[in-house]
Amino acid sequence: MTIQINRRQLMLAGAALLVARPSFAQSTIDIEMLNKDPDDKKRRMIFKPLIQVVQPGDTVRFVSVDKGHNTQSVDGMLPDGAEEWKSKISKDFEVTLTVPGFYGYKCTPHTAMGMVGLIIVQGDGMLDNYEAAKSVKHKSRMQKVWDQIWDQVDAEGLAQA
Ligand SMILES: [Cu+2]
Repeated sequence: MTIQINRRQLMLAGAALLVARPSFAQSTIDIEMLNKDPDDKKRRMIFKPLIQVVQPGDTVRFVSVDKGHNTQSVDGMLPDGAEEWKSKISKDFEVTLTVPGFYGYKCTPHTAMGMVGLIIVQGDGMLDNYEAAKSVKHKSRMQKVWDQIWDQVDAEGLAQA
């Protein structure tokens, strides 16, 4: 006995695969907004992790673990075509990132304390805004943290396409 699969059935199977794929690939990644790093009590007012690598289409969820924080994209530290964001203080916030590149962000009330972070969306063109983002100048404590972030990006080879 032979099982016959006709062209229509093949096409339906193919279509099902195409539809299913994005939900496999896309995920939601948490970044915590904290008063203190549970792993290093000396680190205060932080985003954890400091550097997060994601894939295009992933959603980043900023979780308001401790109150009093928010997340706001930093001027000059977004890829071309990416949208700016600014969340409400003490609220969880989600942003879906589709454009590959380097995204700098900060906590508005704690910018001066160096509460900043970096998201890297991998994919074609991810390096297009690397130099531009890196060369943005920051004030005082914030610049120190950005220097650490870029050093870590280079040390871990995260700025390689
Ligand atoms: Cu904050």
